[in-house]
Amino acid sequence: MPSALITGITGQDGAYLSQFLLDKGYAVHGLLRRSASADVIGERLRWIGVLDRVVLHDGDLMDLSSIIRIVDAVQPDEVYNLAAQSFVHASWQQPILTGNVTGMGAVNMLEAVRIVAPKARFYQASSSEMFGKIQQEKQNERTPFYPRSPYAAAKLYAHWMTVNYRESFGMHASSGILFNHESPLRGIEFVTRKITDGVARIKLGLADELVLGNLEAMRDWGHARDYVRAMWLMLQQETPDDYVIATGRTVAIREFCAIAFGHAGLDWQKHVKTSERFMRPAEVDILLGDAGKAQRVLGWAPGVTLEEMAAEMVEADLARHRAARG
Ligand code: NDP
Ligand code: GDR
Repeated sequence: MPSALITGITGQDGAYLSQFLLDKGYAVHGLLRRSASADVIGERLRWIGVLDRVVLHDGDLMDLSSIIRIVDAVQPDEVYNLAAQSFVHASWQQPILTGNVTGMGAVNMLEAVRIVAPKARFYQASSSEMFGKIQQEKQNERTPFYPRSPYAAAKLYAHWMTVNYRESFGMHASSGILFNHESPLRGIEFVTRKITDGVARIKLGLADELVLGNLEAMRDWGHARDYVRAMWLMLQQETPDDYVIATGRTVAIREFCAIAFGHAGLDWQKHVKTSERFMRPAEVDILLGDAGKAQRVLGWAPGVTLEEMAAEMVEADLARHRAARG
């Protein structure tokens, strides 16, 4: 039975990847950082129905000795480094923590793997945020980077360190440059989920308005379930490499509002307000990915449309609020 170790297993992608790998017959291990709210920390894994099928190990990406101990004990065939301070907006408030976890944390993982499990295949969760102020209309693996936030700068460091460990030590280390991907398990502070949660609350009479930031920003959004499949495909290749994963369609926040509110039969313009509070010191105005290489080499293509995803997210938030209301 192949085994995988996932850092960030309690996050959105960690939950979908766990489910995907369990279905493929893997033994799935995850890194769990200690929290005073231990009762809610496995919530996504519970929601997706795999909490009791994964093995969780106490550790923190910032604590190299804990990582080495876990990698040594598990001796995984595959390591997926998904853990990060992943909220771009927060990275201006906590640039040092973001640098440590999102940037240096990846090097801790690479070091742990190099020291105690050098044959393991390694996946680094790189991001389209690295393209930032875009240098090409459609971004692919050869597009120059221009990070626009402490988060993006930290991801870029982790990305190049992954490339460097591949080239220096011959490690099977691949980097997936994933564009935004969402789901009902998306963190509530990210814009799509904030919108679908707002739609549900307004529909059920629990709120009347939703306050957002920049409605003109455009993103290339896919579904997390499709994107974790791409992560796995990268590690099945004989040769490690870097891949852009995207849908090739970009949509403005205001358009996503229209789709999500429209699904619930609401007019978004009657409910959405904007506030400076949610604007960023430096914005990434538009992202649009070219996943041609992933299509050619991995045979990967997205399966879920934006409209289907938004509908799934709105329905899940309606169900959550109805259940909470009793
Ligand atoms: P989430 O924010 O949902 O999950 C982040 C995970 O990292 C959580 O499990 C969190 O644990 C964990 N974590 C944070 N700090 C530490 C730490 N110090 N030690 C151990 N674990 C830690 O992110 P996503 O699932 O959305 O994304 C997964 C990865 O992919 C991230 O690296 C993200 O930056 C990257 N990415 C995401 C994209 C997206 O659109 N979703 C696109 C491109 C890249 P806890 O539950 O305890 O907070
Ligand atoms: P992003 O996702 O920064 O692209 O990073 P987010 O959903 O936070 O923002 C997307 C765009 O929406 C605009 N926006 C708002 N954003 C939030 N969060 N809240 C608002 O109220 C709001 N109003 C407008 C933002 O300005 C931005 O332009 C995500 C994360 O998952 C990263 O970890 C990942 O690397 C990238 O996607 C790819």
